[in-house]
Amino acid sequence: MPSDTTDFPADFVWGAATAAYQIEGAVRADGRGESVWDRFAATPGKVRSGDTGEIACDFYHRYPEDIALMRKLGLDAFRFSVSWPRVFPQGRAPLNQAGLDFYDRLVDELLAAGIEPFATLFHWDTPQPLEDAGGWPMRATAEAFVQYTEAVVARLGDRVRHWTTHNEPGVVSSHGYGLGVHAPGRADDADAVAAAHHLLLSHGWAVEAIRRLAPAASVGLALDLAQPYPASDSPEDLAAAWQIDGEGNRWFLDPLFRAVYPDDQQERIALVERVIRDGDLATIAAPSDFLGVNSYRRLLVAAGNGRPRILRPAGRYTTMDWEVYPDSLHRLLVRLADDYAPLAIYVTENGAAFGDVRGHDGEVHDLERTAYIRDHLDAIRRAIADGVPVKGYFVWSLLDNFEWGYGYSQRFGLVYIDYPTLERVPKDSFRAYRDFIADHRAGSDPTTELGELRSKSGA
Ligand code: IFM
Repeated sequence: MPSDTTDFPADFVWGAATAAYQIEGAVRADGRGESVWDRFAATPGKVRSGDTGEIACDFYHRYPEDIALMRKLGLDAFRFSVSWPRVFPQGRAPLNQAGLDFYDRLVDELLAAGIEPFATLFHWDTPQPLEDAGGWPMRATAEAFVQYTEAVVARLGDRVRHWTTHNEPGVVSSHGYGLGVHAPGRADDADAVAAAHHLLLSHGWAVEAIRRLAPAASVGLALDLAQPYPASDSPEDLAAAWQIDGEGNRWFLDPLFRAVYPDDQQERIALVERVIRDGDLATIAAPSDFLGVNSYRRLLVAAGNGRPRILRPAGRYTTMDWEVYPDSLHRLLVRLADDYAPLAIYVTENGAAFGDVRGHDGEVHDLERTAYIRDHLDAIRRAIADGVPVKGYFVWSLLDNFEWGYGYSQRFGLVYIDYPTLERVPKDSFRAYRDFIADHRAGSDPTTELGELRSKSGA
């Protein structure tokens, strides 16, 4: 992955990301309860090929092997999520100690390997009993999330210093409640808007809880953000791009950073007024330490018949049919800094799915992913040079894994999973990322926080 590493700060955090339901498997182990994704995946026709997260990568049992791979990669940090139904099988008390014990062991092993745990509290696996009681459109789910946050932070907060409350509330609300293509499979605009509001509200409450229980911790949330590009300078295309920006980006960024919902989104404002209460926006805008940016592609937008249209220009695409357009990450990061001035940004997810296969030599030669990561790191390097406070980068994903409605058909990993045997096969992109990190580290300053961690562990 030959590229210029010189402009990354010495304490830049090099990471890889995952999520509980996508990798852990072991869905019935040690008292874990049912999540909406267990229910959704078991419903015929919801997930491609009938795939489920029942076994996934079996990370629950094989995590020591995966931590050994992280060490080989030279990671500073590993981003994982805690499974709420492992900790509270019913969504709220009683607590399942055995479920929490798993994360205790994971955190200890990561730290012993010199790898900083970046924990996400919610990456989409709502306990089914909470969904049965109304799910995220109900305020009670946000209240239950805070109890869960308190339990997890009380146990792990002495060792986990970086917390992400939610992963991509926009996708949970739009895909899970608005379109019905993700769990829990509901398709209702009012539910989607209410769910998004309660996710944001529970973020604000969780920030307060985390600060109370782990005052030194750094807290943020991760949004899925894509920079819309207008197809032309026509007023119609500009308005269409602004509309897409309002729905996907500003609907979340404005309340978090400005304590308002964007007033050009009148249809949604009418819906959110049904559930918002005095003080909610101030809670949501509780200052965070960082913004997590999950970004994969650009959106090219033109005016359509009543609705903006997302175009599919000629170019390079991943198997998700996402355009590969690294400059959009640069543009997005600069825009976030200009418009919202977050104290720090971590690129908490970026990566690409391609149709990886093992060659005759048994290896996976994923040139396209290697180029994708290299070019996006270059976009980040340029953003840093432009003054954007990007503090770290997490490849999505460490391992091939369960890609939600696509099942196992999409391979995002630096490590190939041979699903029948669960053998781990590091891809060429694994070695390229390893070398990129090592090149950067050669010039790093051992007096930084992470430099100290690494020298202690001998990594
Ligand atoms: O796999 C997902 C992840 O769970 C959330 N962000 C996008 C990834 C790729 O689709």
